Amino acid sequence: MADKIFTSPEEFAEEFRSKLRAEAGKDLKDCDNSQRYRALARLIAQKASEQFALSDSENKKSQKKKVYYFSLEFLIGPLLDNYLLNYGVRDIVAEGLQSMGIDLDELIAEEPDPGLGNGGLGRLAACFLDSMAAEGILGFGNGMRYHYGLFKQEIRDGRQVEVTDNWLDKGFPWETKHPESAVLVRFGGEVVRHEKDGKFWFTQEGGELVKAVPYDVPIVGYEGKTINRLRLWSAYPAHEDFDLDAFNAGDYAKASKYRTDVEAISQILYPNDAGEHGRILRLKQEYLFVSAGISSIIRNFKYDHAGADWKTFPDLVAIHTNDTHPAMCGPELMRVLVDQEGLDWDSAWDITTRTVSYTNHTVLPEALEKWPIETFRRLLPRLYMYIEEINRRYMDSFPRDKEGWQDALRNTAILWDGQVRMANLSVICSHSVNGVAALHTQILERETLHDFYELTPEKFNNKTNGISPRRFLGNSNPSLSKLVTGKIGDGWLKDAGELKKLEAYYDDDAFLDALAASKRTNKDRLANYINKTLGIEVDPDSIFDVQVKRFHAYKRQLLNAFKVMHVYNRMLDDPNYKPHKTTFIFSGKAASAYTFAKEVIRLINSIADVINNDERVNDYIKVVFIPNFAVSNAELIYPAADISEQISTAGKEASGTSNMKLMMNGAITLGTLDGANVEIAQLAGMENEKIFGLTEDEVEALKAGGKYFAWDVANADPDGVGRCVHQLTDGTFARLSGNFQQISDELMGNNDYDLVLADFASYVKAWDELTASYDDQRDWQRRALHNIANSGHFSSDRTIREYAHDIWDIDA
Ligand code: 26Q
Repeated sequence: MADKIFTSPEEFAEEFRSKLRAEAGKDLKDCDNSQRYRALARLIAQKASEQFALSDSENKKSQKKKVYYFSLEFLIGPLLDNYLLNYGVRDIVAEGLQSMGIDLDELIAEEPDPGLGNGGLGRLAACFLDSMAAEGILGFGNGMRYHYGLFKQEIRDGRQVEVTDNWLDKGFPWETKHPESAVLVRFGGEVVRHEKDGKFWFTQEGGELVKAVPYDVPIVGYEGKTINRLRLWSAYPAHEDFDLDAFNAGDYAKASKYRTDVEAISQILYPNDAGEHGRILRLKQEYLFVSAGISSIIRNFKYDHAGADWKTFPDLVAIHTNDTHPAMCGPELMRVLVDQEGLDWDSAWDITTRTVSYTNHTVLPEALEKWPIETFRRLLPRLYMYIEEINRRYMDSFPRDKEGWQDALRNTAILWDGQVRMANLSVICSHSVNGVAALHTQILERETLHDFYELTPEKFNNKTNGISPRRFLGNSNPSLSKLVTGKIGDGWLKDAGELKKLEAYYDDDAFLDALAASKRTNKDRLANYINKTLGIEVDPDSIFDVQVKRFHAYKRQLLNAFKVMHVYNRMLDDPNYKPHKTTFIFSGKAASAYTFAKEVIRLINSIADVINNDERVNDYIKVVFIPNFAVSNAELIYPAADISEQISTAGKEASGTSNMKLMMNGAITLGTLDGANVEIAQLAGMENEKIFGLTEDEVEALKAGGKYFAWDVANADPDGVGRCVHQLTDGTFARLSGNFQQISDELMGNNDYDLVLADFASYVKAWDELTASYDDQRDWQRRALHNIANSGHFSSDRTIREYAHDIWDIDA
């Protein structure tokens, strides 16, 4: 353990007071909690930065490899509580603040929740930063500093309303701006050929010049030994170009057009709906952070290893690309090595492919990133020449000895049908391609990237996702953490595999009771939050049935909504039918242009409105939609869940990570055999989850057979799913804001593309059986414990160790 940053509450209090005076320019008693929070965060951030500077110069001497994790999203969430835990000073700080009459939890509640990501992929990047630092890996995040995070979600008349997330409003105390490390990036213009002494070279000239300025956030590893850095880029004008004439003529927009255009690049985070593809601003974001990131890596490399042969670059640097969003890393590194550093093509190509690696996060064909060649070439003319040459050489060396090679070549080419195919670019420029759960990787190899797999099977590997046990158990579930630590010590925070030791308590009644009591504490906490924010009273003794994630058709929140409707219908039809008391909890955002998903949100809120106000049923069932799902409220929701809903159409969810967070917090999975659910069921035991529905093979077979007719399923079950379909449009849930014609049309008009009707019966049966088993609390808690004890495998520390060993060639 490194020395503690504060050794006593008194020492902390002293430093805090002086920091507060310096930051706020006021004395403690005259400051509000927001100023106190800021001062505390600044104090910790500065300690971390100092430590970073020290270790940075030590690392310069060592020849330790550095990993750069390129991601357009880092959903870091609030940092304060996490850093106090990682530094091991939570109690000292709480006590020190207490002595000044300040409540640490109140300061923690002041912290903004930076929404610099959409969902799973962005949160994964944040967990990886935490784990790289915990594992002592020199791992640096490279991303974008969006001025506005993902929109805040409000619900009005049941509808999602998007509100700007001005997360920087009060400043972000963790960041430090580094203007001295700014980098210039050029868009547009044209490529000019130069020739001298028989040599020739190219430059890109004119166009729009942008200054990328980095803001660094320190990443504190567990036990405070390793401090890493997240570097987020922001776009600024590269020169003053204020049009005074326009200004004097009153045309203010024209006067500052250049500034506005440039600043737009880092203004917003794009949502992950298919409709947003092809936006030029998105392409600018992608190139900006790739080009600036690579520039900064090269500068660092030259500084750390002055005079080193470029050949050593892949031994000292790894560049990992989170999905295809940073796919330009390959060609950009080539451009720098060849155009700027003067290497020959073959040497540069060898260096590039040995440095770059790629993680795929989706098999949905509509989600694979593509850009029109015309758009691409106009914006990035020099880079495009590199892509063209990479493509030409790829096609040129393509083996033509196997039957059907023409199809394989067509499927794997980078440039085809007037488009730049980013997944193919990523695979070709990388030495490693990985999926994010075993099943997902199999599907990549068998289907999505099959032709690449045939060519280079050695590139492919699986890295099942993980989550930070420190944040998602340590920070978010204090009561369970305390219980666990009381029994097996706190080693699980560093090695979550130690949670296995809890297996010794499967038959320990006292422990199982304590587990139930901890769950109850967390349900009370969430019930209070729900009451405070929504005015809905929920019974903490009811089952908390939880589905929280982005809204997407394939995630099938609609299937869950149908289930709730069906339970309601049964209660009204049959006075003898009494379901187990249940609170159905939903939360999540839909991309603003994704109308189907938004209608499902409205449906759930409309169902809630009807059920919660119907005295015939509301003693038994309640429905709650918690607005604005974000890291901060997620940390209240996961610990309170009894049932974890993981009900995507088999084969569609690459991995899922909320399944892991809920498992680690003792929820039982009600799910399909999709993504990482498969591995969860294997590890915790099938008997400790509730698995239902079509398997991936069965889904494929059903689709291929051509004999599935959704209307037949509806008509054959008039009291079940048929009635649910009907109720979308018959006024049953129209009270709040009308019927759901669009859901009905898309569902039935596409012959139930996501197989909601096909899985309905098996889902309802599974839910009935699972909820019926809740009253045997001893057995329920035992199953919960099986989940907790086996969740260590899903620590992102384990995932990162696998990346380090198998992909980055480093051993922590
Ligand atoms: C692409 C182009 C243009 C605009 C937006 C995008 C875009 C942005 C974000 C496309 C996709 C995303 C995010 C994807 C995502 O979160 N995928 C999830 O990744 C998790 C971590 O691996 C998995 O657990 C989930 O299964 C997967 O859905």
